[in-house]
Formats: sequence, structure tokens, C-alpha cells
Amino acid sequence: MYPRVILKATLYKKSQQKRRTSPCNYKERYFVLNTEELTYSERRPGKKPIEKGCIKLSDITCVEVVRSNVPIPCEFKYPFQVVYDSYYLYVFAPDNDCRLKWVRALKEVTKHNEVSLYYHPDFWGDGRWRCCDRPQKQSAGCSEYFPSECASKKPLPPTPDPQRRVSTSEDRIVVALKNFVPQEDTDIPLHKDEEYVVIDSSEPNWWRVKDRDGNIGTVPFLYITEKHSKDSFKSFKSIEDYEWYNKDIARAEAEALLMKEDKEGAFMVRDSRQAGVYTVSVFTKAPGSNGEKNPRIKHYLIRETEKSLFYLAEKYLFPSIPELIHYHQHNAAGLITRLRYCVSLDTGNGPRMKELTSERWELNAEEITQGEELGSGQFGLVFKGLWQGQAVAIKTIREDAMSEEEFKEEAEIMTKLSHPKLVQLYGVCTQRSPICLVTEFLENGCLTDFLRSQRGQLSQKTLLGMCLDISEAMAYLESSNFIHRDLAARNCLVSKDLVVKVSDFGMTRYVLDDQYRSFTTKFPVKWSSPEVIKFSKFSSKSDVWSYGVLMWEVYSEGKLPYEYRSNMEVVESLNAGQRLLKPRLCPETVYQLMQWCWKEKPEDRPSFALLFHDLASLDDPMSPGHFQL
Ligand code: 4IP
Repeated sequence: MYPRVILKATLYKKSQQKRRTSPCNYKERYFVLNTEELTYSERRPGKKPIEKGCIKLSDITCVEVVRSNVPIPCEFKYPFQVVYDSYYLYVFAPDNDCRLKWVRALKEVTKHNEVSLYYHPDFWGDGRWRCCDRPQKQSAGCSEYFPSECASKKPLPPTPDPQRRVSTSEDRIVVALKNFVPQEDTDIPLHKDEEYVVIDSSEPNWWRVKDRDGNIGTVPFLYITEKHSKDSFKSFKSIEDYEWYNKDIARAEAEALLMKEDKEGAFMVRDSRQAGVYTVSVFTKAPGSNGEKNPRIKHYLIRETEKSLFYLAEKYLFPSIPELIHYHQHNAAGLITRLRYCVSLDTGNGPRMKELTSERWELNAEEITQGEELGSGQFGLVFKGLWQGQAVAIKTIREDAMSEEEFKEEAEIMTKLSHPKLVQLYGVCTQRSPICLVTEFLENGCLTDFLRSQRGQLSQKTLLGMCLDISEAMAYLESSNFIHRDLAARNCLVSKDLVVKVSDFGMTRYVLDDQYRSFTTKFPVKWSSPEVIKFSKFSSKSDVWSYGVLMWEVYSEGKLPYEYRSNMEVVESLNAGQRLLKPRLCPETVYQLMQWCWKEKPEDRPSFALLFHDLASLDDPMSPGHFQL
């Protein structure tokens, strides 16, 4: 009897590189799964298919989706893995439905095999498992493997209890830093500021969590942060236990304390003149609609509905005052500003600003040793230094150069962004003055200076390799929904092994210099896309435009784009459809990619994943490094 065909489709596969010298490539293959084997063939128009590989189902020990944020250099972007005889076959489906269909079918036909107990959820590449960093390809997996569909199926959500309690006191709680839209069946959505219980944190990039309705699923680690018990209103009994509450402070005294602090969003909760009622007093410098003087203190009465729910300026209702304050610490929602800092009267020492939590991006000043000056950056002087035994760059922040409060809000996300081609932000030290950012140190400094110093000595391979490194980092930022906003050679650094890394991502949002913010002298017009120049509309596609200019800088060996033209002249020439000319060293194929980046409409420009793929295909396939997943 012939085996019965279960599934067939055209998919992509990555070569398995069974031998040390096997090339790394991605090929379109026609896959057929029948009741005995999985085969893949090359199909050529008008010719008989040529079988290229055949895997006996009885040899398969694991079939699972691959979870990765590495850019995928082929047209199909949904990877899954078939492990057999200690080989790893990576197959790429065109969409998630197709991928799950194959994974389910393969799991079903192999569920009685002697399967693995553990597997690697991410790719093997660059000599390590991306999921657990182990350097041996044959090392045991780092995540539990569920051989059949039902074993990994999501449990039915429990009936929500009347209190809608998310957790018990022993649970590990995380809070969503951002909204997250599920990308796969096994993901659940995240809603900013909501709490989730951690179920499994063994995978570094994707944690399994439970939401308040009992749904369990995976979410990106980057988007969540552990909740500090100190921050939890559930562990407090009375309003008097909170740092933001000041008993027995009159309105005038509260105003004086807050004015002295002089920080946007500094606030306190105090007793109102009406007995049993509380007031929130907030400091602001925001312009008022009625010509109110600046800076000033706004006072909001905490009101109560008939059903004993509390609210402030707008009717966002909360069962308790601590929950109300917690919400407005994250959302202005009708207030003049978000409640950023609580100020309390500390008898003996005068007013004291209290941070709500000891953030994990906050570095201990005593562990940082400052060394020689390296130069001056956007916010102040940069020094070489030592932190935890490693060389670091210390970027000091001049007083009034940075919007510190806004930066701190995003600092945790930025420290979590981690990729071999991104300059790692280790943390921030706010205990010293001036405050400083501590980042990875790269020996060869800024890319512009490096290109200029090496003029005439850089090979085509090196130039292309630099562009590839940057596109890889940017593909990672793109997949993390993070916009750089100031991508240029001056914001890239070069390591001692000539790896180029992208730095200062997202930092322009915190620049307080008006010349920078208001599109005048310091605004990087020459790197900006038309929609940024016209409407300040930043996106990953506006980063792609800047990337085109950055490629031009690389192939011009560090020249200034539109060298002798003013910003105004550049804008006029762009409006007239003109673009930068091909640098002498730039091959036609690379220039075509630059021109693609400079399409007028953002949607006509390529994604970074595609740019990475196209650049990789121009590279020498035998070269180590760039092609490896
Ligand atoms: C080949 O590269 C193809 O990618 C093969 O895939 C692959 O075999 C070979 O890997 C790889 O060397 P070239 O076409 O450039 O020679 P396919 O057979 O689908 O064409 P796998 O084993 O991945 O099917 P090695 O490691 O088997 O050499």
C-alpha cells in the first residue's frame, strides 16, 4: 500500500550545513508530508521535480515553531524546526496559519516516536544557541517539549473570581510597559500598566504569563517589568502608609513644598479642608488656558461616587485611592500632568523627593569608575570608564540638556533592547551629578571618524559588512517596534574587530535643545525623510530613509552628505525629486538599495529585514558570520 499524502506546499528551507564547509542558503522547496516521510524537492517549470531530501518520520524527535527576533533572509518569515537524527531542519512558511498547520500535522504523525524531552526554541547561529547561549550544537534543549498538540494546548480560563484578583501573595507579578498584539496562537495581548502573573520565565525573550481573566500565553520579555512589592497597593493597609500622603499639611504649606521642588509632576496627597476628603496637589510649568501664571500648583479634589468609587478630574473610577493614584502616576487622564514624583515632609531634613521604586536600570555610583575623556556627545562629555570589571562609556548629561523624567520612563525598555549589533545601554546613574548613562564601550569609536581615518584602505567586503551590521541591528529594532529617529554614521560605533554597532537609539526624544527640536540648525535634515521634515512623522520607514543616507556615508568613506548645501537647499532638491549621487566606490546593486530607501512614500521603501536579506545576498556566501542565522 502507498503512503497517504497528508500535506504538501511550497516552503523555504535553510540548508542544514551538515558539514563544516556546507554553504548557508535558503531555498524554495516543494514539501510533501505523507504517512511515512517528509520529502522536499526542487520544482522547475516544465521539468520533473528533483527530490533533494527525505526524512523518515520515525527519525523525527521534535517539531516546533522557532521563536526568534533574528531577521529572516528569505521571503517566508514563519519558521519551524524538524529535528531528526541530531540534525536541525529549519523550514519557513509564508504565514502563521500555514506554519501551525505543518507543525500540528508533523506533531501528530510523530507523537508516538521517542521524542526529545527538551528543545531549543530559537535558532542555532554564530556558534551558539540564541535561546540559551550554549555553544554546542548538540547540547540538550532549554525548554520543555510537548510532543502532541493537546499537551501544549492552552488550559481553559478559570472562572474569574468576583474580586478579579490576579494573584496570590506568593506570585511573581509583572506589569506591562507597553501594549502588545499577539502574533501567534500561543501569545496573549498585553495592556499597558496591567498586571500579569509569571508562569514560566525560563525562555529569555518570551515569558509565559497569566492575565487577570486566567488566560495563559507568551509575551515578549522586553514589554514587561517585574512589579516591586513596595509599589503594590495590595500590600498596604492604610493611606497613611503611602509616601505620597502628607497628613496635616495645609494648602499653603503644600504649595511651598512643591514650588521648592520645582519639578514637573511633583505631587502629594493631603487632607482637604472638608473633613474626610483628600486633595491631590501637583506642580506644573505647563501653560494654562486662562493665562494662569507659571509655574503653579494645581489642586484636585478626590471625589467619590455613590457607589464608593474614587475619581479625579475626569471620571476614571477606582475602588481605592491608592489605585487611583497608581493609575494617574502613569496617565494624566484629565490632569494637567501625570503624577511623576511624590514629595513628602520629612521632619528634620526638609522636603524630600522619593522615587516610587528602586528601578533596575539604576546603577550604583560606587561601582562606576570614571577614566579619560573620549569626547563630547549630544548631552554632554563622554568618558571611558569601568563598571563591574568591564570597560564602558560614561555619557554625562549636562544640566538642562535632557528631559530626564521622560527618559527614565523609557529607560527600562532601552536597557532591555539587546542585540550583538546594538550598543548596549547598561543603565543610568542618577545618584551622582551630572547624571550619566553607562553603555558598552567600543574601541574604534564613531563610524564617521573611523571611515575618514581609513580612507582608501577599506575593501568592498568591509564596506558591505558595515552596512550589513547596521541593517541587522535595525531589523532587530524594527521587529521590536522601536524607532531610532537619528540613524547616521555619527551614531554608530566600531568595535576592535570592525563590527559596527548602532548607538543612541531613541535618544533624540529627550533632547531639550530647541535648535535640535525645532528643525533649525541642529536638526539632522540631511538624514531625514520628507514626512519627517514636513510633519515630524517618525516610523521605521523614516529610519530606512536615514539608513540609505548612512549607506551613502559608508561608501563615501565618511563624507558629509550634500556637502556644500544648506538644509534649505537640500529640502528644495528633495522636493524636486533629486537624490544623493552614487559614491565612486559604491557598486550599482548597492546604489539601487539606497535609492529604494529614498522613495518618496514610506510604504514604497523596503523593511530592514528585506534590506538585510538583499545585502546578505550580495555578500560572499562562503564568508563566515554575516550569513549565519
Ligand atoms: C546545498 O547548498 C543546498 O542548500 C542543500 O539543500 C543542502 O542540503 C546542502 O547542505 C547545501 O550544501 P548548494 O545548493 O549551494 O550546494 P537542497 O538539497 O534543498 O538544495 P540539505 O541537507 O540542507 O537538504 P549540506 O549540509 O547537506 O551540504
